[in-house]
Amino acid sequence: MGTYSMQDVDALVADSLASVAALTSLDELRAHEAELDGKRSPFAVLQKTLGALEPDERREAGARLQAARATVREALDARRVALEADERVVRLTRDRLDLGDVVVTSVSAPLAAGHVGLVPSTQRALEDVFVAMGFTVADGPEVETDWYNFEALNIPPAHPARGMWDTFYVELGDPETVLMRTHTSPTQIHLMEEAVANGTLPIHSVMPGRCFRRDTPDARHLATFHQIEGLVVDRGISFADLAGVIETFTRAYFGSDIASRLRPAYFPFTEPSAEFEITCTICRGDGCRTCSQTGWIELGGCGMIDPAVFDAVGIDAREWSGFAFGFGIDRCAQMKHQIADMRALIDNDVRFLRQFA
Ligand code: FA5
Repeated sequence: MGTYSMQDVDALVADSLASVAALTSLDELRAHEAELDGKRSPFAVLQKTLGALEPDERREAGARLQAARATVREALDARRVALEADERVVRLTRDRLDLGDVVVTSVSAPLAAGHVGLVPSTQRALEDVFVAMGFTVADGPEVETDWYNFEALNIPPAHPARGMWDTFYVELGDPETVLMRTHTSPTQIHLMEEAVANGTLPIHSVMPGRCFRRDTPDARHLATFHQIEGLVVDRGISFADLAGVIETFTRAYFGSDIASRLRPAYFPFTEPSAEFEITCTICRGDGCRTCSQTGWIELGGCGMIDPAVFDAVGIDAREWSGFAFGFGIDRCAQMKHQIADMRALIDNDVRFLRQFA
C-alpha cells in the first residue's frame, strides 16, 4: 500500500479499471476485491488523509473520491456479472448430455399388462380336459335356496350332514332359506330339472364355479373357493364308469406319474360315495405341512347318484342311473403348481402372480 495524493486519483481509477478488466475468474475477483474497492484500496487510504484538509478542499476531495470509488465499484459489479455468466456457460457445457452418447431405449416404460389369474386359467384347463372327454360346460347361481343346496340333495333340515358345510346365509326371506352355495352340487339339481322339463336326458356336463364356506383359511382351505362339479345321467351307468372318468382325468391333467386313489366316504346325495385323493405334489408322498403329514391330498368327492336325488327332480331311477363328482379347482391349481399354502392364491403378491403370466 503506497502513499498517494489527490493528484493521483484519475490515474488510480484508470489503473483500477484496467485491473478489473484483467480479472479472469470470480475467484480472482474475490481475491482482489478488497484492493480495488475495499479497505485496502488506494481510495480508502486517501480517504484517511482528508481530515487534514481545509473544509472546502475536504468537501471537494471527498466528492472526487466517492465518484472514483463508484466508478471502480460499477466496473467491478459489471465484471462480476460477466464472469458469472461466463462460468455458467462453462458449467452448462461441461454438464450437458451429449445426446449422441445416449441410447434411448423407450420414450416411456411400457405399461405392465395383466394376465389371466391362476384359478381362472386352471378352471379353463380343467374344462378343456372334460370337454375333450365329451362333457359340456354349464353354469349355475352362486346364491341358492336351501332346497337346491341341501334338500334336493337329500339333506333335509336338521340332518346332521348339514354340519359338513358351514354355511353363509343371506338375510332374505325366512331365516336360513337363502344362502351362498357351499358347493357346486346344487347346479346338478338345476341341470336335472331342466333336462326333465325339456326332455333332454341324458346329461354329461361339468359345472365350474365359486363356492363359499365359513372355513378358516389354512394351507388347504379358503372361505371363497372354486369347485368343478361333474354329472353323468344316462342308461346303464356304473361305478366303473365313474372310476374310469376320474382315472382318465387325473392322467390328462396331472400326468401319469401322479398316483390317485378312491376311498370310501359318505355324501347324502351319492351312494356309494368316495373321496378322491392324489399324491401330495409338495412332498411327493413323504408327508408335509400342506398334506398334514399324510402324503395324500383330497381333491374331491364323488359317487353314484342316490335314488332320493332322482326322486327330488323327477327322474325315474329304474330307467336312469348316474354319477357325480365335485373337485376343488383351487386345490387342483395348488397341486399342479406345488403351492405349499393355498392362501397365496388370494394374497395378490405380484411376485407370486407373475409366475403364472
Ligand atoms: C363336496 O363339496 C361335495 N359336493 C362333492 C361331491 C360332489 C361329492 C358330487 C359327491 C358327488 P367336499 O366338501 O369334500 O365335498 O368338497 C370337495 C372338494 O372341494 C374338496 O376335496 C376340496 O378340494 C374342495 N374344497 C372344499 N372346501 C374347500 C375350501 N374351504 N377351500 C378350498 N377348497 C375346498
